Amino acid sequence: MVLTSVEKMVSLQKKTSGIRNICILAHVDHGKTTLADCLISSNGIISSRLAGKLRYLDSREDEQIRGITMKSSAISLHFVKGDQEYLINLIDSPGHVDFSSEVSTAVRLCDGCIIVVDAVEGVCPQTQAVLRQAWLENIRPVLVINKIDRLIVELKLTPQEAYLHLKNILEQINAVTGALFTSKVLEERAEKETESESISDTAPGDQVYDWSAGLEDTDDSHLYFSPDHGNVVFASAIDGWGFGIEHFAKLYSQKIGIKPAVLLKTLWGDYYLNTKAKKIMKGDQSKGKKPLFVQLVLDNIWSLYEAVMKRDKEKIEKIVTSLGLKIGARESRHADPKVHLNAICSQWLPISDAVLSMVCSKLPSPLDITAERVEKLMCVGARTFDSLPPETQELKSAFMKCSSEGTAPVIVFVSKMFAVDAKALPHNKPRPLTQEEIAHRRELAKRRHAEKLAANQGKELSEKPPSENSSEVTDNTGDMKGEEQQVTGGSVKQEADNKESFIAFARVFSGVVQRGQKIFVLGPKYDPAEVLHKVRDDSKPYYLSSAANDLPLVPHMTSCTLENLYLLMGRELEDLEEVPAGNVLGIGGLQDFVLKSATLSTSPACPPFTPLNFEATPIVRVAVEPKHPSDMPQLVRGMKLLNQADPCVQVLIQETGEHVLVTAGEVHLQRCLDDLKERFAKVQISVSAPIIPFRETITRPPKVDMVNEEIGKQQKVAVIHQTKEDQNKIPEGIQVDSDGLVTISTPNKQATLSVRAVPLPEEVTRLLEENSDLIRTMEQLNTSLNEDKKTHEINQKTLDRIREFKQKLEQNLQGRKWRNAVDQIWSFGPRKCGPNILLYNFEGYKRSVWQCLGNTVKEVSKYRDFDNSIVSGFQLATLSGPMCEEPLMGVCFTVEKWEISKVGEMLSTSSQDSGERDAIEHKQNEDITLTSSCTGEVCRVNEDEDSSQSVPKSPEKISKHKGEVLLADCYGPFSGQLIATMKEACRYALQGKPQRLMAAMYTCEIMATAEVLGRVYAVLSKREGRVLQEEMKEGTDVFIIKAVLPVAESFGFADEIRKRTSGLASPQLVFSHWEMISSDPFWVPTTEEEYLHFGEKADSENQARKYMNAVRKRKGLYVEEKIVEHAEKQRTLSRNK
Ligand SMILES: Nc1nc2c(ncn2[C@@H]2O[C@H](COP(=O)(O)OP(=O)(O)OP(=O)(O)O)[C@@H](O)[C@H]2O)c(=O)[nH]1
Ligand SMILES: [Mg+2]
Repeated sequence: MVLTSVEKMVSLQKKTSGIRNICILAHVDHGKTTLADCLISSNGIISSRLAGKLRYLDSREDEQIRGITMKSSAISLHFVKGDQEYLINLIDSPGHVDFSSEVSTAVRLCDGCIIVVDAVEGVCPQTQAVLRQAWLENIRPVLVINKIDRLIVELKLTPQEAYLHLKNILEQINAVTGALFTSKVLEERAEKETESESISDTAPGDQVYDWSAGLEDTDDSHLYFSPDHGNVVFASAIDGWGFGIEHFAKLYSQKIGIKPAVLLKTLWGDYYLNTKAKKIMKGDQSKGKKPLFVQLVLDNIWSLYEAVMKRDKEKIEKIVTSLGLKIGARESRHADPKVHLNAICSQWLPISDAVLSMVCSKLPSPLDITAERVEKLMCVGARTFDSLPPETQELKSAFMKCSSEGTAPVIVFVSKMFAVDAKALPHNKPRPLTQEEIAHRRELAKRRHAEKLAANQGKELSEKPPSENSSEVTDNTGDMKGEEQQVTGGSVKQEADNKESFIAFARVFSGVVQRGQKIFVLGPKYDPAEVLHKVRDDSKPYYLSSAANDLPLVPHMTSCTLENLYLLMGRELEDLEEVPAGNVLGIGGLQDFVLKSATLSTSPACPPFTPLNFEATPIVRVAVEPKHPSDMPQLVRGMKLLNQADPCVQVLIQETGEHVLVTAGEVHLQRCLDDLKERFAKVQISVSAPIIPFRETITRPPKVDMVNEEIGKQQKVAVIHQTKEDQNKIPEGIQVDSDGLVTISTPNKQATLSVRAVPLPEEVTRLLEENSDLIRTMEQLNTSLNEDKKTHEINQKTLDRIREFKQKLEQNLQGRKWRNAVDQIWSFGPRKCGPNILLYNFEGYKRSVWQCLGNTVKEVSKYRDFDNSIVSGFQLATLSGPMCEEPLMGVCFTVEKWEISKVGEMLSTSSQDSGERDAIEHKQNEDITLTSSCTGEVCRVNEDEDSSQSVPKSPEKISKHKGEVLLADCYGPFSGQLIATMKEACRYALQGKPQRLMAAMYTCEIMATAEVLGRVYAVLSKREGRVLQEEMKEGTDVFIIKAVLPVAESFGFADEIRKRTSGLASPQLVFSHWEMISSDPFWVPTTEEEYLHFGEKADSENQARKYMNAVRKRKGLYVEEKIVEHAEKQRTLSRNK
């Protein structure tokens, strides 16, 4: 029976100091949902006997079938500790990597988290990942070491061994926390240092800098997990028990007469009890003494398990009476000893008490939100808190106060939208009958029964008293009405059946939200400064609670009404009228305003919250289409809904016109497809094979051939295959030097470009990838500089990061080949932030991406107006390479020559729109042959500009040029020609070099026992996986294998491993990096040895070619394949006839 009514919850919501917003985080299968079950059963929502079996929060059917959680879901619990009452808003999260975005949505709404660790498996990759996520959100963790029963039953450890094992796990997890902490302190130190440096720029003398200094000053003891700090609970969720050491400290202080405080300090650690002296001594293992923890705690648990498992009735009886427990006869006689065990343990050491009291005493309430967290939430991207408008800065105090007063501005964050069946909404649900209604129904039933009897007897009794008759009639009509109501109710229900309702998963950070309230919806790109600017001018108060309509229109801001507010109770929702600050809630009616996440506020000064940190990169793509083409509209609608309902999925229409789903992994993909089929689109769909992403790159020419002979030494056999030559066939009009410099002119012959492609060093490519966000920021800064738009001042921190990035590039690009390269970077690509570089290496041009650092003067040259075309051409070339139209990676293109002839210059004038014409005009007077060595000219151009601007131009001149322009127009606008030419030049330059494909790689960590190790390796090698590391987990017989695996070979990998090892090993795949496939996709045997070794076709070996052709086929590109495989043989046969 549910013990706490909704009214009670509502009253608890108002006491902010008693609220705890927490989530449960862990690696997959470490027992989060089982633990949640135990906590829920303490509130009577599910029976304690079902706790752990039901997995109540796994409400989806596929979650139950697969046994993993796929979404985060919340439930509110009531807990009483002493005379304090608490409201615990608990969020269970998934542990599978594919759903790590759901973890991000959960941690944002919480102030604390319970980290669960499996006592056997210890710290796993996702444990580290969730610790990092909690850390990034500044939320405080407590630890539950779960599944201790496995140490007893499965590993059969002795209590002493178990103690060492647990100690080891604690050390591991503290090491992870320590690493996070150290990196943060060092970062802060460095920041402070640069700040003070910029203040006192010329500090005399050499400063000796001690990097570790910051670490000693900062107290970090509260960060670590230690049983004596009270932030660790040892538990077995499945058996329903758990304890913190204070429980035993209290218990034994009476028994042995030692102060509880002393016991608390010594119960964990190398202390032993000197029974004679009744003293606790510090001792080491060598003395053969049992640590207190083993003697007083573990021994007891072990002996209980032993007694129950061996069904030692006497001993059980003794233990049960000594603990003062009452065990029902049904449990004690149950065939499964586990049931008996559960009954004893859950009474003796109830896990929910242990965990919830730790949560209430160790985790902060919403009132304790730290200033650091608030600032982090309020500052999007590279902005600092100080650069926000003053009205916005004032809101910080609202966050800190977390006040529920009417005057406090309402601030709400929506972290995700989730879909529920409209049926499940409280107002559509059949409501339980009240006592009166039940009485009424009973009465009706009685009468009906009586009527039946009367009817049977009616044959005998022909007459009836008239009064009874009339009452019957009225009754009947009453019944009819009831039926009618039911019918209408039914049709409403049917309508509701077909509709998905979206509920926002949200938290109130300040103020009270009310049903029907009007509120602003602020998108992630919203800038409060814009509104404040306008409002300030109008001299209206900036804080507008109800007059939402009066505000000027600004981008990324809308207003809406909060239609429904819900209390989230796992599978159920309860209607609420209002929700005060500090609570987690569901909001209905936002689906038209919020896509995935948003900030809601009554104050336009509120900044949008920083976006969620998503750990997983969506990488698995499939194309979907309806089985019946006419279902297309439903599918498109369904995909839109799916996009809204999942924080991580991407839904897009590719250039090819395919509808594509991008998901984080196979399990995620399966879930998305199920959702699409059964909930959102409700049509049959067919799904393509996964679209595997590749990258194209180039490499240095090889020194040896495929049979390891040095190239050039052998004689080439007669060329059997023409493929290679065909591939590189170069059309007329393009010059290619022996060293790979490609020279090409625009169709109208007015401009000529020379481009060279070289591979970038690996570290540089990596650096570019890691810093793609920074590059994007740089790009934005440069654009605003070019447009002379003064947006927000450039943040010092960002500038420092850009400088550091530049420095790192310089370090990695050294040698003669790369001289000055970094300063000459013109653009990055594709999409202006990708891992390829465009350099300019001709004189007379100076505009690099480092403009925002302020060290390049804005200059004007004849090239200026077309540099965009060149950059665009480069962007296009890097977006799709020549091998199979996949993006490029790790390639550097250098423009070594760029000539524009006189006519070209003039053309430029006409192709630009009139606004730009003035700036270009001066060039017409110039005589131009531009190759390297025109630096002098640039200066002249500058001078010229001034004079030409002051002299009015004659109208005839312009019209004359126009005439000329018309002549050349058949080739299209000049800028367009340049783009196409640049793209072509890049492509040919690329083809001049040995090209390679790059494959996306997963890393995976597989845990396997020794007996299945061989089979794991077999599967790995079959799928071209590479083992990086293999180690044995201490104290167990489990091996941890770290391996990398190409994404292309990964489909079905997890399933295959699971099958081959009978479910003993289950890997999780995480996208890690791109790796070059060493074989040349265009390779054909050319020497005699190669020919002998690989045969004529030589395609069995060439994995790269297989991949390339598969992609080309998918994209509908030409694939060179022999359709008739053995034509010669057939011909010979026919001749013989
Ligand atoms: N032996 C033992 N098994 C446990 C314990 N707690 C949970 N399990 C089992 O571990 C498995 C996974 O439990 P879940 O609660 O679903 O794990 P989870 O962390 O929620 O998993 P995901 O949500 O998929 O990440 C289930 O089969 C549980 O029965 C425990 O204390 N002891
Ligand atoms: Mg779970």
